[in-house]
Amino acid sequence: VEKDDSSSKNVVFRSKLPDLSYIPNHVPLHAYCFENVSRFSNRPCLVMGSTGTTYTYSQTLLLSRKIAAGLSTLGVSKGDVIMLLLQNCAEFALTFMAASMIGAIITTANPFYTSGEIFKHFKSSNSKIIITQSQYVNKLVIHESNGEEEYIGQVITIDDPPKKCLHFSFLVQNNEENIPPVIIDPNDAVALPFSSGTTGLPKGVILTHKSLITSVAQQVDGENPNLYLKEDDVVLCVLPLFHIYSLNSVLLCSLRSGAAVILMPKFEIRSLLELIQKYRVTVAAVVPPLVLALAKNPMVGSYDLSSIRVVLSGAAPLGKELEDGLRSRVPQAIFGQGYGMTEAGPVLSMSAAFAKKPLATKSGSCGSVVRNAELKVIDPDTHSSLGYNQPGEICIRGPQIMKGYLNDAESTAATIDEEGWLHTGDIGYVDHDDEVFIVDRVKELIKFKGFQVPPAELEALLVSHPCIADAAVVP
Ligand code: 4UV
Repeated sequence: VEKDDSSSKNVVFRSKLPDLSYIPNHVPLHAYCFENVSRFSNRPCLVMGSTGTTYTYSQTLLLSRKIAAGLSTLGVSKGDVIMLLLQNCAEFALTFMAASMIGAIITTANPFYTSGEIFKHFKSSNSKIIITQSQYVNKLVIHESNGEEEYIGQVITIDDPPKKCLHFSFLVQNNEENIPPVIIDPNDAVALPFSSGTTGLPKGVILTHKSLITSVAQQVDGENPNLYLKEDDVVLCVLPLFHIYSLNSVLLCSLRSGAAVILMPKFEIRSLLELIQKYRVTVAAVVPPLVLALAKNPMVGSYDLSSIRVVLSGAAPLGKELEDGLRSRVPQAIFGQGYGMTEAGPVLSMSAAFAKKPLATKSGSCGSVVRNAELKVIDPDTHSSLGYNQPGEICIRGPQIMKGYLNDAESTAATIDEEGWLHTGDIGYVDHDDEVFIVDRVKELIKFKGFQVPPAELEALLVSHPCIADAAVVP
């Protein structure tokens, strides 16, 4: 803990691990992620769990470049937005890297969204094209004319394309030398996930090359990384990549570190256990409902989970009984939590038990604030900065936080104050060992299985019913 120079009234909490002396956040995201590829070019990078299809690091880089060239032949250029409406798959990761290469922006949507939700997201993100699976294409139809379907935009499918849709192979067949030259500023957007933040409807969260590089570096870079990932690690990717937790802490962190990513399109307990056993998964990023399944499902006892060395839980509060239950199932693993928020880039704190030189941590803690960032706790009413063990609203500051909400200066100003502090709407405290504990939430947000449920969205839906005059939704 230290006094903040700019306003001595702030009590600022810092990481227990030493800051990084250097973060290469002046380069584009793909350059950062692939920086060390030559060290592990023939190692597995993306593995489709269901089929075993594997792309090595050099293949992943090459395919990303081909897709980047393909996107530009379709007219996608710097600043354009591409929507991914996909379950976890290699194409997701490849397109994300490809977009970075041409300065384009990826916005991610949940394939379970209704047509109406997708339309809203597509419009407010100003997306140009959409990459999806044929099973979701019916949600993209605007209207039919002469028996022919009209879609919301250019649709590309990764499997057999319906009429008027392109197949993903159209992107892959391009010459990787044909990527147009582009100048990317560190403050250019690269990802546009949606989040309702502390209030209202979902908004586009502008994450720049600089924010995502900084966040990944805060986790996996340096001599004593907070999240120590190695080339021989096998990282489970069952959490959906359309959510920032998986996108950042699973995919991008693995790419940077040279670990293999085992992609699972959706959670199903038996195939999850089979994959862990088959691929000898070493690192599992999970959410509390998955911890529940691993702790309680009797099937777990019949599988060999001894390869797991790290279990990271995040995105929602985790009860102590569940944590203890999981520990008894994978006793050899280090268990800890991460605490993230889409707008925060996303990681605010992470267990230092995952570090290369691990530190002891307490049950229930969300770890300590990430390196090269500042965290403070404020009184929700007076906004005065609070010390150790005093619960208040958690605020975070650093180069990793979002640039702002897309086309919404008002919400941005309500979330990031003039001194650059991002207000999370979470109530928590920092104990004397610099560990962060979340105890409550003052924002409107409801979380279901780690997913956001913005009350404002449900309220709007309810009042659209002719018999409902007004509605208020609470957790
Ligand atoms: O915006 P969002 O849906 O974002 C997330 C991100 C979670 C991450 C990301 C990267 C990690 O490495 C990781 O471990 C977790 O969930 O929702 C943000 C809100 O979710 C609640 C809290 O209210 C946030 O403001 N939340 C997130 N993590 C935790 C949590 C946690 N560990 N404990 C309690 N609440």
